[in-house]
Amino acid sequence: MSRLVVVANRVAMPNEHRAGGLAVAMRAALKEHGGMWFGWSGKRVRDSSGTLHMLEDGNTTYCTMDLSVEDFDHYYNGFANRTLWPLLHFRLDLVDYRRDTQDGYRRVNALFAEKLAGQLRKDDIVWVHDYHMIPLAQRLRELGVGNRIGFFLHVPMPSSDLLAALPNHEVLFGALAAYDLVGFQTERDLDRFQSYIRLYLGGKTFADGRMRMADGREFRAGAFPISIDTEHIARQAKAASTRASVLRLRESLGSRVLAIGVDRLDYSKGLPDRFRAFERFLDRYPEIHGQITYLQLAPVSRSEVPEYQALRRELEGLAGHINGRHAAPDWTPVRYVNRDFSHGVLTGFYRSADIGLVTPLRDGMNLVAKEFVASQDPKTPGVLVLSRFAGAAAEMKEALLVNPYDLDGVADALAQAHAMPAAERRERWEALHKRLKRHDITLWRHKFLEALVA
Ligand code: ADQ
Repeated sequence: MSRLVVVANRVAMPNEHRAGGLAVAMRAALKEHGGMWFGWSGKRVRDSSGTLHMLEDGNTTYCTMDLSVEDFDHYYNGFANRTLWPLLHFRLDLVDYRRDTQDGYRRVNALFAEKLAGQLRKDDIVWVHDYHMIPLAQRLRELGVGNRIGFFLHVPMPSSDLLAALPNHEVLFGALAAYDLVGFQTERDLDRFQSYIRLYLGGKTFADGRMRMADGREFRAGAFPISIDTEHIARQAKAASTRASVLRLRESLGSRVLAIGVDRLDYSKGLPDRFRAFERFLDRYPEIHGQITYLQLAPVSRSEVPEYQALRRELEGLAGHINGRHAAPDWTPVRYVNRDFSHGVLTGFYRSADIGLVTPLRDGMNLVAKEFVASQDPKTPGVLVLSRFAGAAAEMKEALLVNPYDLDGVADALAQAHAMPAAERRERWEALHKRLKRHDITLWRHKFLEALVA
C-alpha cells in the first residue's frame, strides 16, 4: 500500500489534545496508510523561512516548516485570510487587493513545494487541504513530481463572476488543474467551479467529473461533503451530561429554554445578524421573555486581521445593547462567551440545548450543525435552525432552513422551534441523525481517497 502524505497549513501534532474533527480524521487515515503530515510549524522566525522539523510517531512522520515573520504575514494573514477567505465566502466588499501579499502567497507555496518534494517517495499519495495551498501541485509538477495529488477545498466555491474579480485569477485558479482530483463540499460548489472553468478558462467539463483545459491537461473534480465522527460525538455528549461545567450550565438555566450558537469569531458566521435576529424575536414575541436564554460561544479567531477586530467590537456592542434593552434583574437573554471549550464539554452543551442556531452567511459545510444533531438525546432532541447558505443545508432538509439576512424569518424560525411539539422534534431529528450515522467522517475520507487513486 502507498504512503499517504497529508498537506495542510495547520499540522495537528500527535501530542495536541484539542485537535478538531479534521485532525482526528487525518490521523486515522495516516495510521491506516502510514505516511507524513506536512505543513507550517506554527513558528514565525526572524530570519529566512524554510527550516524543517521532523517528529516520528508510530508509522507517521510530522514534518513542519518555519516561516519568516514577513512570509507568514503576507501568505497567511494577508493573501489567504484577507483576500481568498472573503472572496471564497462571496464577500467582494471585504477583499484586499494588495499584490505584495499575493506574491508572498506564491513564494511560500513554492517553498512548501520545494521542501515537500525532497520528502516524497515515488508512489506516495498526496492529499492537500484548503485555500492556503491552491498552487502547491503546480509548483510540485514543475519540480518533476508525478505522484497522485488530490486537493480538498473546505470553504465554498463562489460563482464564476466573483472568482474572476480577483486580479490574476486565471493563474491562481487555473493552477488547480495540476491536481489529479479537486474535491468540493457540495454539488453546488462543484457546479460553480465547472462554470468558471468553461466561462473564464475556456476549458471543457464532462458529466463524469472530468475537465479538459485549453492546453489539453485533464483532471477530475467532485463533491465530497465532509462530516463528523457521529458515533463518537454521540457517546461524548451522553457522557458529558454528568460533567461539572455542563451541570452548572443546566442549573443556571432553571426551567428556561436554551438556544445555543457555537462559532469561531468570524464574519462568515453571521453573528451580528444572528444577534439582531434574536433581538427581533424578543421584540415580536414578548410572551416568551424570561423563558429563553441564548448562549453564544465564539472563541476569538484571526485576531491579527483588522476585520476580525472590528467584528469583535461590534458583537460586544450588540450583546450589551440587547441585554440592556431586554434583561430583567433575574434574566439575561444573551450570554456571550469568547472562550474555547474541550470538545467533550461542547457536546454536553449541545445536548443541553433545545435549539441550535447555525446561521452563517456562507459556510463550506459547517460541522457545528452536524455536531449539534449528533449530540442530542434521542428521547428529547433539540431543533436545528440552519442557514440555507451553509453547505450542510444540502443534506439537512429536516432542519428549519433560514435566510440568515432575513431577521424576521430567523425570528419566526426561533418561535417555531420554541413551540415545536415533541413528536415533530423527534421525527425531524431522526431523519437528520440517520443520514449522519451513515455518512460520517470515515466515509468521507474513504470516498475521497478511493476517487483519488481510481
Ligand atoms: P470552520 O470555519 O472552522 O471550518 P466548522 O465546520 O463549523 O467551521 O468547524 C468548527 C469546529 O470548531 C467545530 O468542530 C466546533 O466544534 C469547533 N468549535 C467552535 N467553537 C468552539 C469552542 N468555543 N470551543 C471548542 N471548539 C469549538 C472550515 C469551513 C467549514 C467546514 C470545515 C470542515 O469553514 O465550512 O465545515 O472547515 O471542512
